[in-house]
Amino acid sequence: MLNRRQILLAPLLLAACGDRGAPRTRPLFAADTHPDEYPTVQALHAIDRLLDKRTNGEMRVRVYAGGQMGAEKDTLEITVFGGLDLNRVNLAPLNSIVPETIVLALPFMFRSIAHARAVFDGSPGRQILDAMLPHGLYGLAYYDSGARSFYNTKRPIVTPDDMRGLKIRVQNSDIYVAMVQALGANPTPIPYGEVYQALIQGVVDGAENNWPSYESSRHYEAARHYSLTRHVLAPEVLVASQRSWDRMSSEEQGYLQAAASDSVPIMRKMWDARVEASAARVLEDGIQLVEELDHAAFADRMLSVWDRFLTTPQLRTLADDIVNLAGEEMAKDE
Ligand code: GTR
Repeated sequence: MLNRRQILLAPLLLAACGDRGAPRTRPLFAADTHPDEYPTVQALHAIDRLLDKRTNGEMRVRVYAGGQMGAEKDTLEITVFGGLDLNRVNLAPLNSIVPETIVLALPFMFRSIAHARAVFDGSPGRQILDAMLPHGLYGLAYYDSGARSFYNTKRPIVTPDDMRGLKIRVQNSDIYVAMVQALGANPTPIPYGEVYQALIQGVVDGAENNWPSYESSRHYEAARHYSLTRHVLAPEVLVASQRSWDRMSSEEQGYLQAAASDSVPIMRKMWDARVEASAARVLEDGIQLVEELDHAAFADRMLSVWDRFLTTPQLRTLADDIVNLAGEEMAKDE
């Protein structure tokens, strides 16, 4: 028997077959785990509008939002296979596939949002997108994901010791497992779509995410203590299936890359507004916010994971380049 996802995917897989440069007969299929109004999904819609306008309707994007194609780890496999043309995921599920992506997920890597944006837009960012090619993915663009912080159902987290013994949901990535372990808590990898239930049922005591995800997923209804640890500023990423990319003419590739790049500033605007709106909404709902916490103590424990994950000279150089990135672009932004 085919399951629901296989049934959904069958037309995608059939439609995925085609020759390079042959006239496009269907839209590009794109997946995102978030609901339609979330800024990453809106960015995919923006790409569709740009392509529609610039190619007179010849290139379009059909967006499958809300995780309907499965968890990010699974949709990435489908993308490599060519069943999805485009996929917007967090960097975390790529950590085990493309080692270079780990560098952006290191705790306390970025000094500020402006520093992070300068890295995504600059040469370290491009280098990491290019590193995806041998793995069947063409990196098109980064989107903002703000800062991730811990939240839980039990108590206010002010010092790392407050984390001791808590069961914390993490994304499917060894570096997140290691970060939570470094704080003396117990990491449990669970797909995003299952975390709400896990919090409600007490399978986990907490998780970590940015304001918009904490709000949009309704995790705040169960986990009422949000502590602004801001430990990770890793971005979202938009990838194309290399198989789909190779089937496009160079003109089509140019249109797609331009639309993806042009969607980044559009998304950033929506993102900044959404961060504010989401924070305001959950605060109004009465969640307990811990703003004053000992960041140095958190960094002290979590920085131990850097050495464990920067395992090659190449990864170390990449990390150094990011730490040392200054430049005019960033100065303008600060
Ligand atoms: C969100 C991100 C999603 C997903 C989720 C998670 O911030 O936008 O792509 O990675 O976090 O925690 O699984």
